[in-house]
Amino acid sequence: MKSPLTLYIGNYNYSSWSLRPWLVLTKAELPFNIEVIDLDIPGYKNKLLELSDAGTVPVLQVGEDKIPDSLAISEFAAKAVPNLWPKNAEDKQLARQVVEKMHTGFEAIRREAPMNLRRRTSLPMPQDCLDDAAEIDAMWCDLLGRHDGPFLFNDWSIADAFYAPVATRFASYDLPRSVRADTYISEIMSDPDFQDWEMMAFAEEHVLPETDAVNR
Ligand SMILES: N[C@@H](CCC(=O)N[C@@H](CS)C(=O)NCC(=O)O)C(=O)O
Repeated sequence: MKSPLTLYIGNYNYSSWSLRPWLVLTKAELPFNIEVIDLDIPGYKNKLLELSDAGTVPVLQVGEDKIPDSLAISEFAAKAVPNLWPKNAEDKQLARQVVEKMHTGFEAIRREAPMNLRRRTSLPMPQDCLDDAAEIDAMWCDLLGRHDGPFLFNDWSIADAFYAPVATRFASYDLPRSVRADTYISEIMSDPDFQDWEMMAFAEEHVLPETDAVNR
């Protein structure tokens, strides 16, 4: 039977906001259909605006309803599968805080090191991007140090989904990191679900010239 859930996403290689709820729904084992919308080609914005007023992906269609926004989709999944957030109340609150921080902040690393899974470069990065990377590294080390790992709150949670695209940015742009952060990045990038997504990115032919042209 066709699932009533359809996740509209951008391109696998570039769409960091799409990767997050895709991981969440996949970990939740909620069956869903996928529709990819190629970004930055003529007419793509109209397609996005037909889906949501924000004109962005991801959007989750649930029957007749649509949920735009990666965090709202993740919260929808967590209603069905509560252990997508840490069980312990204090951890859960902290996990929400760090997810919110990613959802609204870290603008420099998002701007200067856009997710590009096929990219590997070691060119110098701007200082504000390095500052974001250092802050994220310290935050990961703090969270990992409070638990036994391998994930930010021990078991995999929505917090790991929100930082997975950041882990790939460290790898793509060779951002400086601590040994502990490097181990976490390897954990995220060797996760079988992440690797399924990455395989789709490697197989994808659609190119965003502006992102590929980021010259660092
Ligand atoms: N806050 C939104 C951000 C979504 C977003 O910016 N998505 C990008 C793709 S990764 C997008 O759709 N951009 C529209 C465009 O390029 O015109 C979320 O969390 O879902």
